[in-house]
Amino acid sequence: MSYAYLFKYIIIGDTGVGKSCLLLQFTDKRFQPVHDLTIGVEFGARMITIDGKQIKLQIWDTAGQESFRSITRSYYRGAAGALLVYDITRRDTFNHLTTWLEDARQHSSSNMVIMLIGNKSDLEARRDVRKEEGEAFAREHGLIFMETSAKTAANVEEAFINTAKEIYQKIQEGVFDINNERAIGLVVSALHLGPKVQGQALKRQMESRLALSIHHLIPLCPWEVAVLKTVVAAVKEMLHKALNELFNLFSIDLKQNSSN
Ligand SMILES: Nc1nc2c(ncn2[C@@H]2O[C@H](COP(=O)(O)OP(=O)(O)OP(=O)(O)O)[C@@H](O)[C@H]2O)c(=O)[nH]1
Ligand SMILES: [Mg+2]
Repeated sequence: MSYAYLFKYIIIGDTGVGKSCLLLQFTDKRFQPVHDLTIGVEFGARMITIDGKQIKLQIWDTAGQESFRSITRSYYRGAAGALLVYDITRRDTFNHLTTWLEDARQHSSSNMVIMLIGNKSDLEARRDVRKEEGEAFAREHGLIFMETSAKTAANVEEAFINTAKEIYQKIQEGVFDINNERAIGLVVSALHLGPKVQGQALKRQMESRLALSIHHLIPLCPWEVAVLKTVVAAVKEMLHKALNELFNLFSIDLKQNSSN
């Protein structure tokens, strides 16, 4: 399905706060009662509509365990939104927010929208962090805030969508530079236009390498950059010739029109 924008999200926070459950509830409308410890990162995606535009959310669910921290840090790159999650029944997960926030600010774009989430709101009887404390922390650090329950689905949809609305707003205001994505899209189109310079197999390989480099943020190696440059140059030349011919055609037409 085609989409107008692709937003990358990252979900962060201590182990056991419900990050994977939030993702599962948002993408599959299901709840997982057992703690299935995330190893490294997991991935989910869903299409949403904002302002009549289709937006694809590409969501990276990271492992909260300290031992995975260096791996999960590499996933901040390119993220437009982050869901920073704590568990309202465990004060230690709230106390660790400052460290998470420092990490996020250090490894991401300064424009990344961060939504603070107090999860497990269904467990009111075991509440250990007041809602006002969450609100105060968010206000102090310029974050948006919501309490959610991945179990009952309360506010889950809203948390993901409100983050997207905020990102969309920033794009409209010109704060986010989405030209990079557009440029990559153009290069993929250039590959499809298919000047005779490259074989089909190489084109396909380049396309999957581009997809990999976008989604996993793996830089292209020098020879791949060289191939892309050749393809783009050839397409440019092709377009230039076509435009010239078009122009010639028009000037003939114009002359014909004026002599009639
Ligand atoms: N009652 C209740 N339990 C929840 C909620 N969200 C998650 N849980 C439970 O909390 C436990 C941990 O949830 P996960 O989503 O696996 O936690 P996580 O943050 O992904 O943990 P790591 O992958 O280790 O970082 C599981 O047993 C879930 O069933 C919720 O909103 N309410
Ligand atoms: Mg998990």
